[in-house]
Amino acid sequence: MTTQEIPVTAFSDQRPGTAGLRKKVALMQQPHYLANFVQSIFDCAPELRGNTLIIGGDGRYWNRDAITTCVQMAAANGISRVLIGQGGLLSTPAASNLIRQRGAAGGLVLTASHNPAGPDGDFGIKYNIAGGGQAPEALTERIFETSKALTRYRIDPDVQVDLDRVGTSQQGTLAIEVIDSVDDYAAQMATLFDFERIRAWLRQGHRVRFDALHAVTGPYARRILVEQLGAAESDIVNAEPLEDFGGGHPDPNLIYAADLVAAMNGPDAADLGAASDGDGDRNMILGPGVFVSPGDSLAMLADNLHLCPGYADGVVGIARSMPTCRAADHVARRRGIAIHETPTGWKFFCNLLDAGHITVCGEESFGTGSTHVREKDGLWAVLAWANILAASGRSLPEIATAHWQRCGRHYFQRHDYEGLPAETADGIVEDLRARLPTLVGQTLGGLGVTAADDFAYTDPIDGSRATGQGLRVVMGDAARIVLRKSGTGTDGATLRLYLEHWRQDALDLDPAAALAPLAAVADTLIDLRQRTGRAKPDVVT
Ligand code: VG1
Ligand code: CO
Repeated sequence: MTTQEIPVTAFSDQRPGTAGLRKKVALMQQPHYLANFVQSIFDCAPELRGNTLIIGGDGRYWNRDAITTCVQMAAANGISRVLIGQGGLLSTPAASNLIRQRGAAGGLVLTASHNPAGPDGDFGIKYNIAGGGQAPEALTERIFETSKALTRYRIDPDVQVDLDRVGTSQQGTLAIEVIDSVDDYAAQMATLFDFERIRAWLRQGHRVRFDALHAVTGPYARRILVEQLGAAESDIVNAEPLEDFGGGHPDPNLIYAADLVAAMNGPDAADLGAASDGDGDRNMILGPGVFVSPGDSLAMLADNLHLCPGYADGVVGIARSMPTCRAADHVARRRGIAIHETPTGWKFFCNLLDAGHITVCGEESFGTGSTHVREKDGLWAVLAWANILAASGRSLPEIATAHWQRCGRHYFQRHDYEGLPAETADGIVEDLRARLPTLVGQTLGGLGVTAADDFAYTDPIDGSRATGQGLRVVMGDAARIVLRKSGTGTDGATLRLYLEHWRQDALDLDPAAALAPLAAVADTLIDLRQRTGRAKPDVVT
């Protein structure tokens, strides 16, 4: 074993975004680029020395090579044990769970989530701290500062790892343990949900159709849904993880999971349809002929989660990211529990989860999760829905309709304008920001503006403050228009326009039609089409 100190000219562009560092593969593969970032993490996380580090990724192109580099650097940086998912695979929630269950000091999660993979696609890496949550902003900023000034990194090129063989090997001072990627995660799910009841429900002829989009959740879905719960193998589709995700876009939404949507709208629809993303933390939920928007799914789960054994004591509080529709707020009000509104990104939920202020949380971007880990969790949401359907004896459309009748329906859409020149995106945001103070009191599309601000958040636990988290124009409880710049893209800038309109009088509208008037208001207000030169958004979800 020979530790080498490799001199390096630091990189200036390694600032982590909403969830870690994401770059084009070619950029990540530049000599020393990944190592520069990993060394910066190790320098900022001295608690890793003499401790355990979890390593795994979503299986995308370059995953294995990157993991080998991470292991060789872990050896050279005094880490005493690494636990790696077999084949280099760990879903993001499974990695978070392992950090917690195995008492690790942290974890490296190699993923660019829903971004496309392959030599021309994206690669990403994020650091999760002890407790399983994503590194908080103060730490990611420290890592960024370190990465800009790094002069050397440490690596032991003699360390070798066979990612495919489960087992332990000792190399120098480092113990390398390759573990089954699914075991720990599946065991935890069995403690939260009533597997016996779900099995019985499936035996009665009910069906769950799951689309893994050729990403990391395939093996998890096979083990849990098919082997443990008895779902039909043929209902688990695209379950083979591929390095390029089959050339697709592993983002579970109405656009990129079109096959699942078609199946769920067809004559042979399953009782529950779901898909997950590249790294397994997102979920899309469908019933026969019904799409449950992520904001609605959060609200309905929060309202019914007590039917699952792991949550029998009920939900103590709910959190949602600011752009997420306010359906969960109704549930919280009715149940007399707290509702928290946080900036976009899962890291903002972690303190609330740690402090026991909330039980569930979610984002409009197809993310839902709970106290069980410190990441959003795609399969968790699928199992929660399956458990709720099995235990309630009601169908998904019945649950959704009952919710809307009780709380009204929050029609919601997100319009993405992708790959914009940074100046264009910034100019649009700046212009709206400047006009915010003049909007309050105005009537837009028949709705009075009650608040217009740039969202800022003070963490109630540690007092840390996050500013500039998205512009919102609020029309009371009725509607909201939100504009923010994405922090996960790798190609220019992406603007996200979020539209929410709450209706109590019309529960069965097509969301696009229901939101058309608000979209027209947003168009006049921000003039996105004119200013971006795009006739329409690139993606609507
Ligand atoms: C997007 C979503 C955000 C999510 C983040 C990471 O961020 O909007 O809600 O937490 O992706 O999800 P942004 O900054 O691009 O809007 V994942 O599944 O890509 O790790
Ligand atoms: Co993801």
